[in-house]
Formats: sequence, structure tokens, C-alpha cells
Amino acid sequence: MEFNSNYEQKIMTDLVSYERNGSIVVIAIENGAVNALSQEVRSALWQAVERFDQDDVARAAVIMGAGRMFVGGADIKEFGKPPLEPTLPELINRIEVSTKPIVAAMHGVSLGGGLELALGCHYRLAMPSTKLGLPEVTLGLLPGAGGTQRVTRLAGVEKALDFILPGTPVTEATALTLGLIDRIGEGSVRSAGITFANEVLSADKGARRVSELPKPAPDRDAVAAARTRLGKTAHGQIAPFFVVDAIEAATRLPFKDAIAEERRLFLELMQTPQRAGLVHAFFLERKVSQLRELSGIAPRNLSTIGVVGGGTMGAGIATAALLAGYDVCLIERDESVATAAQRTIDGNLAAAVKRGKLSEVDRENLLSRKLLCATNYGALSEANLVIEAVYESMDVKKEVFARLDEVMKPGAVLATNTSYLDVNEMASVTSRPGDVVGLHFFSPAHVMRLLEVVVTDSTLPDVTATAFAFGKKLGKVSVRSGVCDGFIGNRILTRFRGAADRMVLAGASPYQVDRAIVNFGFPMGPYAVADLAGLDIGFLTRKRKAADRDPRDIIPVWADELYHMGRLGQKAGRGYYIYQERGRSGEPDDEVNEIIARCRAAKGVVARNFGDDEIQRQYMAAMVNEAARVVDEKIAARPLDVDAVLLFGYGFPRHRGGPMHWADSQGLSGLLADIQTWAKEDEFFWSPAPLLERLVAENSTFSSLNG
Ligand code: 3H9
Repeated sequence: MEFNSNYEQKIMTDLVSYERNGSIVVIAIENGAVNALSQEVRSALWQAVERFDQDDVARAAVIMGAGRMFVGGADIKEFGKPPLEPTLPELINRIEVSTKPIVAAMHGVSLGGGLELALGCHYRLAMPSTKLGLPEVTLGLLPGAGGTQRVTRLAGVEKALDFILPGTPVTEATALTLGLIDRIGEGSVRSAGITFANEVLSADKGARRVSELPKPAPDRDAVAAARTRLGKTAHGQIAPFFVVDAIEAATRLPFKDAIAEERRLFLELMQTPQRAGLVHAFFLERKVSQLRELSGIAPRNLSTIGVVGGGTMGAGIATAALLAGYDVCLIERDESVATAAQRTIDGNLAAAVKRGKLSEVDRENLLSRKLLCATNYGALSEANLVIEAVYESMDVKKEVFARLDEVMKPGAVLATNTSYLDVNEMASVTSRPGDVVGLHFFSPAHVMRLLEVVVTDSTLPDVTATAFAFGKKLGKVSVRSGVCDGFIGNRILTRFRGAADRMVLAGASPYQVDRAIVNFGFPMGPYAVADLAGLDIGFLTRKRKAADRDPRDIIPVWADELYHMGRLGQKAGRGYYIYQERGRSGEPDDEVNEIIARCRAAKGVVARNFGDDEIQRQYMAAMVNEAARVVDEKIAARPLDVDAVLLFGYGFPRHRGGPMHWADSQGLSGLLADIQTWAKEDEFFWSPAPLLERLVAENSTFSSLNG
């Protein structure tokens, strides 16, 4: 094909442009926010490569991304649907077989199929600050477009395992060390790509193919070590094991066969519920903040954050706000407690330095310039948002809100970190209830990702928008909740904890319950969690609720007994478990089994056996049943909001997608039938949620309500 001019720009489609600059062609991908490799993009890239091959003037090509990044990966929206041609492996093969050299010029982000596309090019560069990675395992997959094969050929088995298994992106400097790129570019990505392509031409290097590199040497030790490690850390996930298989195949099989094996493993993973759960989790993390009520609503400006109360929670919130770049003013009741709060924050920041999240210089800077610990409310007068994190008592909270109403400037947002109290009631003591919102952090507040944004009857839309903007800046997954006892998370927690206690009363041991729940994929079972939180928390909650308790309700009297014995959990060295060291896992204790047996006898209960499966089903059914009520009552905006709360605040296994997604995948009718069966024994606890009944009657799913 001949072109008349030396310089021609021609858009192949809206998604891929083809521009000739002398003898170099620049092929740029331009597909929305992340340049995902959708079928249309793959097809347009295919045409561009065909055209380049036939373009007699063009001698080398550069593939790059327009906008913020190179490519964020294959189009995740296509997953679970039949593959559309050209598939990504086909496209990458088409690029690699090109006889004229093609350079990948990467900037911003190059992930998954994006990096695999680059690995199919003959030369690669990345600009400074590029993140390169193969995060497929986080979606329940393996890199399925040659990533496991080409990385292993370039970096060797051990480094390929270390790079692909965590799924975490690396810097361009690390990518260079691994041999994944040839150089770090300078100037603009486009000019860096063209310069590299010209150098390739001048040196007459021609096309260079990773697939033609020698088969990588086997490394049995590294493979065995990886499998052993995964046995301990994979928590039931399949994809990481498949990654190891694919990398091992690279050392056994010729490239053509090894890549076919990679594809086979990839397609097998694509069919798994784990992949569906993880993809659901990926999208809901983004969808939770997309609320109709916030569309077009601008958040208020925030620069200084006030925190009232410097206990673990308040100090954690202050730490999170400092790390996000805000000025923070923390109020405590006297100098000594304020100093203690400052020490806690200092400790939190020091831990962040240790984890590599913060430099030592920044830590000192945050402490000396951005944090003010004071004892008078007047110091809050410049804050745009204040969060109270004082003792959980309505009287105390109301007092704080009345004070805040006096000192905060007009337009400031007044927030409470309560985990169950009525935020409407707190708002009612202020002259500005529209400015009041709940911001329910989870402990440790600077680490846990969940933030429940509790919207009252009078919270103004721009206050909700401000809360979401604040959560985003803190790197939280913010979920909207209405007002009810416990909001979304703790309300549902009460129910599945209730199911666990009922099973223990009926004959299961707490240790068996914990084991079954860990086998389901939670990091800890409910009784180990109780020990971690402190058995005083549960005891005080039961005490608070005692006056309103329905006489048919069952409470864990053995837990009260443990509390009175001073078995408060990890902090006391003993609770349900015995701990040699705080922070370590504990050992079961026969004394606890005996206490529980006495409680059963006192109630005339004859213990029966439970299988792990029954424990998991009851636990999950209680969770889903209450979650259905929470959605029906519009406490949660959508089922996906419940999934987000359980995933990011309660350790729900991500590969199961959240309780609502899990329930859909199990089939709602079976779940309802179980609940109806158990309701015959205990109607009070197991009465089916009306929404669950409706969905079953309509043969529908929770996901149909996600919008
Ligand atoms: C893969 O590549 C498989 C291959 O090995 C084999 C294939 C055969 N597809 O996160 P953001 C959407 S697996 C479709 O807010 P950021 C996202 O939902 C893939 N859509 O931006 C959001 O939409 P909305 C391996 C995608 O700047 C919008 O783009 N790759 C994809 O904070 C903006 O996203 C990955 O796992 C996608 N691949 O972060 C990377 N990615 O506005 C996944 C994003 O409607 N992606 N969207 O809510 C990411 O990690 C981040 O999105 C990224 C940008 C770092 C790229």
C-alpha cells in the first residue's frame, strides 16, 4: 500500500489511531478510562497491524496508549461470555509474527492483557512512574494471553512466580531488572517510542520474539516452595495454583504447546464461581460510590479535619486523615489524654513507615506540621469536617454534638463514628441537622478499607457527597447506609453471630464453628474474632439490649460467664481460646467446653452433632436472610452494597463475591427452603425475609436489584 505524504494520520476506528511519521507508524489505543482491550479494540488493533505490514513506507511501529495509561488489561466486562474474535492471544500472536519491528511504549499503567500485549511486541519501554503487572489472580484467573509463558522466558521460573502470584504491579525499574522491558523512556511516551523505533531501525535489529527465546530452565525447588506457600496462604483459591502449573509448563513444553496449556488453564478458571465472585468484587468496589442521589452533587471543600476523642478509634481516624494529606485537629478532654492520643498516632505512623507506606521525613512532617492535639473545642473552629469518636453513649454523644454546633463554622460537616446509635437523634440536638452524617470506621481505622456513610432523614445531599469524597481520599470503600441499630454491617453481624451461638447451644463447639467458617474462607471464625475484639464488647452490647430483648431470643450465657471470669479474650491471655502471646492464634480450652456443656444442661438441651456443611449453611443463611431485610428496608441501597460491607469490613472471602452474590450462586430457593425448615424449630430467629420469599416466588436473584 502506498501513501502520498510523508505524514499521515488516519483514524482506523474511534478506538485505535494509525499515524505515520516518516517510516515509523504510531498505533495508539484510545478506549475510555483504562484502554481496556475490548473486542472492538482487538479488532481495530488487528487491522492496524495488518495495515502496517502492508504499508511499504512504514518500517517500524510503536504501540502506545492515548490518555492516562497504556492499557489496564483485557475487558473484564467480557468475562463469563463466549470469547469473541480476534481473541487476545490471537492478536498478540499476530503482532509477534510481524516481520517488521514493533515497539510497545508504556506509560501510566500496563496491566494484565496490556502487559501481555507489550510482551508480544518486539521491543518494550516504560516511562517513569509506570505500574506494570499481571493482576489476573486477583480476578480468579491467570494471565491468559501468554503472560505466564513470556515472563518465564524473560525472567526465569522463580522471578516469574514472585511477579505473577501476588498480582501486585511493579515499577518500571523493577520491570527493567526482571527483563520485562528494554529501557525506561524519556520525554513524552510518544517521542520515546519513536526514538526507540528509530534506534532499532538504525541498528537493523529487526523483529525480536520472546516466544523464540530458549525454553526456560526448570526450577523444581522454586515450584515446590511456591506450592507449599500457597497451601498455607491461598485460602481455598484455585487460580494461584494454576499459575504455578502454567509457569511449570513453560519449562516442559515447546512454546506453542505451553501457550495452549496456559489457554486451557485460563479457560477453565474462567468458568469457576471464584472468578465470578472476584469479578463481582472488582466492579462493586467501584459501583458502591455511584449513587443516583449523588449524581451532579458537588462535595464541600475539605482541608482540615477535626476529630473528637483520641482513643484507638479517634487516633486511627486522625492517622487516616493525616495519611490522606489533611490537616488534623484532635480534641481530648485533658493534656495527658491528648498526649497519649498523639503517641498512638505517632505509633500508627511509625508502623506505616515500617510497612513502606510513608517515609521517615513525611512522618516527622505530618506530626510536626499537620497534626494539632488540643483540649478546647475552640481549636475546631477552622475544621471543615469533624468526626466524633467518643464513648458509645447517646447522652455523651449528644453533649458533644451540642458543643460542636456552637464552635464549628457554618457549612462544616458534623460526623459521628458511632457503630449503632441513632444518628437522627444526635442530629436533633444541633441547629443544623442537614450537616450531620455518620462516618462509621472499622478498627484499625487507618487500615480497614470499609467506611459506612450513615445518611439520616435530614442529611443534605452535598453532605453525603462530601462524606463519599472524604472516603475516597482516604482510600476507603465507602458504602451508603440508612439509620438502624448497627447500620448495615453490625446489624447483619448480630444475626450470623446469633446463628453461631444457637449452634453452640445445640451442640457444636465454638472451635468447630470457627474451623468451619475458616474453611469457608473467612480469615477467622466468630469466636476467635470475639477474643480479638474483647469479650467485654459483646457483654456490654447484650447488656445494652437486655431491656428490649424479646423473651424468645437466645443469648450466649456462657459468654457472660467467660466475661465474669475475666476471660476477656486476647488482651487477657484467655477467652474462648488460651493465648501464649497476644496477636498469635490461641489453643482451644476444655474448660470452655465444660462451661458450655453446663449451660446446655441448665436449659435442658441435649447436644447433637453438627457437620461443617450445616454450620456454614446456617451461618450464611442467617447472614443472607438479615441482609435481605436490610435491602428491603432500604438501609442498604442495593444488594451489592451489602456485599461490599461484608467483603471490606468483615473478612468475607473475596472469591465468594459477598453474601448476596454467594446466595445467588447457590440458588435462592434452596436457601429459603433451609430457612423454612429451621423456622419450624425456631420461628423467632429463622422467619424468612419477605424479600427472599418474593425473589424466590419470582424466580429472580439479588443481582437483579443491583441496577
Ligand atoms: C486480563 O487482562 C486477562 C488476560 O490475561 C487474558 C485475556 C485473554 N476492563 O479503577 P478505576 C473500569 S484480566 C473493563 O476507577 P483507576 C472500571 O470498572 C484484567 N473495565 O480507574 C471503571 O468503570 P466505571 C487485568 C475496566 O484509574 C473505570 O474503568 N487487569 C477495567 O482508579 C475506571 O476504573 C486488571 O485486573 C478492565 N480491565 O484505576 C486491572 N479496568 O467508571 C483492573 C477498569 O464505570 N483495573 N475498568 O466504574 C484496575 O486495576 C484499575 O482500573 C486501573 C485504573 C489501575 C487500570
